[in-house]
Amino acid sequence: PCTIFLSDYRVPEFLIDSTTLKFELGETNSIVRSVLELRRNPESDSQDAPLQLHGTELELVSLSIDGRELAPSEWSQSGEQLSIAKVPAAFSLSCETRLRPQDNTSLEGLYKSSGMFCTQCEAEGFRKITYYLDRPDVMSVFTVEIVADQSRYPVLLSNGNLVATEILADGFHKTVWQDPFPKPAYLFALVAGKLSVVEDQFITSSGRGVDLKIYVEEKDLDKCDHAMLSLKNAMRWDEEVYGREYDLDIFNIVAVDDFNMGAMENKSLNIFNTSCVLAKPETTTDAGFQRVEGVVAHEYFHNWSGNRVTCRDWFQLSLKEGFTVFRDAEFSSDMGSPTVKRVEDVTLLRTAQFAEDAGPMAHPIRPDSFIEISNFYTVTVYEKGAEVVRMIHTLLGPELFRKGSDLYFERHDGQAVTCEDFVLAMEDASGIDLRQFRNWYSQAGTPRLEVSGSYDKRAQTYTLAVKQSCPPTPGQTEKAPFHIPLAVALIGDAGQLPLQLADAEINTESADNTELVLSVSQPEQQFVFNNIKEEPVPSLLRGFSAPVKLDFDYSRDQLLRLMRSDSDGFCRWDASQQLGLAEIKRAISALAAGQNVSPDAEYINACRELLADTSLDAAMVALMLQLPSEAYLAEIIHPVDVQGIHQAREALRKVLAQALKGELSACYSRCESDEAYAANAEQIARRSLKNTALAYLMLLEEEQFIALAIQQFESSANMTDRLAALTYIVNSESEYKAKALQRFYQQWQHEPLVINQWFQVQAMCRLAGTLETVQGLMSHPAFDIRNPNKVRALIGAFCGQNGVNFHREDGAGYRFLADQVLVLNRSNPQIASRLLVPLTKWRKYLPAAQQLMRAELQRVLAEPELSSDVYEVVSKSLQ
Ligand code: DPP
Ligand code: ZN
Repeated sequence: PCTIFLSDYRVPEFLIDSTTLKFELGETNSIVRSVLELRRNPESDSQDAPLQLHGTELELVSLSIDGRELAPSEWSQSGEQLSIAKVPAAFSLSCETRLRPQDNTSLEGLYKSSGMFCTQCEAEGFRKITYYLDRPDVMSVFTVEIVADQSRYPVLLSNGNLVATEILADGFHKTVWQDPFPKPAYLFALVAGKLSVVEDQFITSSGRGVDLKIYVEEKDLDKCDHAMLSLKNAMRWDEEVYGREYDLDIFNIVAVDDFNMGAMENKSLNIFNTSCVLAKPETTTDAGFQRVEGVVAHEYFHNWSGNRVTCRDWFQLSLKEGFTVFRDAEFSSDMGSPTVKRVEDVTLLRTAQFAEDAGPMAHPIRPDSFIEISNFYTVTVYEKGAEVVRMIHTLLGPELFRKGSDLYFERHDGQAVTCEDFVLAMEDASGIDLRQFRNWYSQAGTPRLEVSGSYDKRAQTYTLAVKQSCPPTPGQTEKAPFHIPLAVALIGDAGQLPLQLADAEINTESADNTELVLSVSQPEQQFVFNNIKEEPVPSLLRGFSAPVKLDFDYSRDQLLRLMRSDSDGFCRWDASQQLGLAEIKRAISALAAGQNVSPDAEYINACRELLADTSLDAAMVALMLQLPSEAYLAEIIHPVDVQGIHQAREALRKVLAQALKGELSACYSRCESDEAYAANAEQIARRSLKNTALAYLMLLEEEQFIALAIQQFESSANMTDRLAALTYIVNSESEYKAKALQRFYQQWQHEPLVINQWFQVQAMCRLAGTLETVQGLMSHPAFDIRNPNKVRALIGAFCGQNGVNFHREDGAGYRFLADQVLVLNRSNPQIASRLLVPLTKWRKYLPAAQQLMRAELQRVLAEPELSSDVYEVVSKSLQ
């Protein structure tokens, strides 16, 4: 496997003005005939270079130039390149390849899923369909003809407009599609199958009608309403917030069962993992509904941020992904509860992304090099990338940011561009200097801010001293300081104090005069506030204004004050987490010393107040009552003693449950409701609080609460409550457990997405013996290792989200994962390398665990035929 560097980028030597593809889809073979109108790129400095096309695992049938078939001596092949030495300045290249989509288990290129043909071309899957310039800066208009058996494949779809249909002899039929927008090959899509459709219409702001269609298997027709509503909301939102209108008369979504990712934004033919499009209350949890809304919007938003303006090369992936995640997060926030959405996103960032930034695969949001681009569809490129765009939004303010995005779309419509082009548009439109800000694109690692405050009573000033640093990451030992927007407020006895900086030169953006965004740019800096009449409590990093770790030595009382009254929802929640963290640390020490866990009385009181406060948003209460997760603790406490952390956290939860039993129970009753299910913020909040209360009560292992959970499991009509109850029952010692699992399976065995949840609940069970359960479930008839959703539900959930069992002291969890990675390495390398991630973090655990984990990585590395995907992850993690 070889490494590709951003610094080696060269413009393409050839361009493709038009692409015509003819597919003949068959049961044993499928034929692809392509005609490419090629010419030399006038901007390339090698005007006599050979034509080099990408192609992988293809059976080449014929190759001709301007109608003349090439002799084998006229072309050569090595690795993924087919090269033709002598070609004219402009010519037409015809090529025929033969594929076997039914045997394609990698789910890249053209493959079959539940009897349906479909494609996945991002990032480099198109080269598994035909020889091509498979790079995003080569954009072409496409005409696609599809021929297939009409009874097996009545629906034949591709990008753009349907321009012809024809009934052929022998039961075959044909459709022809034309996409007027030039696009890179990664946005090509084709679908052929027996599909039912849900239809709707959207009228754009300029009055054009767009036909919206969601194609699914017939049995899923009743699960499309939420996706359709989300799509229409997203279309309207993009018009209102970004001034972006949809540009074709059709927008199609197709749901497929076997899909490596969540969904794909192919021009006008989005292909979705069923898990990200199907939803109904009986089968889908609240989180599932929110995921559908978010992903539908995300893929739709790509029509502008990704398709109309695309990436020059794959190092720029965050250009489209970071921006689009930011856009979908703002959309979800507008559709639901902004604070809850923010807390959820920050939680993901602070666990998964911070861990990635601290591990062997750390990379900047714009990586400098990669072996396999599929490995870079990461939380860093996506979520940290979105945080970087959010920081630009914070530094510019909403109006200038909109000016910047307008300029970006206007300047680059129809082009393949870079992250630099995006930043430049923001800079040009706003006049704000983002030179230092660019370090966020080139440097990996999570910056740390050490902040201290001092009050000078005589001078009536409050000084915040800020020190920034960033730990070394692979290939980057020294880091230049970042430009960090630090949102702050100072809280006095009667609320937030008016802020007046002593140094008026300091560049700040102010929402009102009680909140400021400080521009931190030096390694050490001081900010002095004047006219501060009392010693305040600083509220820092409000709204999580930058993806950094912030240290401030708060006292318990200061944190309690923030938790009780900060007007910033994120800071309020974060204060509760810092208090929880302190209690867990004390519990760890107590248990290690053979003592009982006894939390601080004031902390318990604050939790009690929370439970009683009906004026607060129930979702916030739920979030604040949940202790920091074990995954987050593993980011904070080093070396990580998984068992010790788990035991301390569980012991603390149990003591809290005991102390707050009455309040929890009252809260549960208060949140019960027989209202018809709706996936709205208010109901979601109530269910979340109710189930948080039930989770605590179940820790007490009392008959009455077990009965309550069983009753909830048996009688609730929605999956959120039912699955929550099942989870708590499975994690308890209740004898009802086996029966509950069996009943659930019986009821839902024909719904694969529900059965995945059934696998996941069992895989995530904290009790001993879960590895054996998971191993048993691997041979359950409903399990299929070729289906990525099932792999994620069972193997992924066990290894990635069940710390205590994965990190079993005998190393059996590690061995299990390595075994599965080796199996998947052959069938689906993308999924294999993704699954491997928990092992790569070996350096942060206790020495005994480290050794066992490293041994498994070495065993994987010793495998003779490793895919480039797995090779990259395993070799880098051992370096
Ligand atoms: N471009 C796709 C997405 O992020 C890849 N799954 O939506
Ligand atoms: Zn995306």
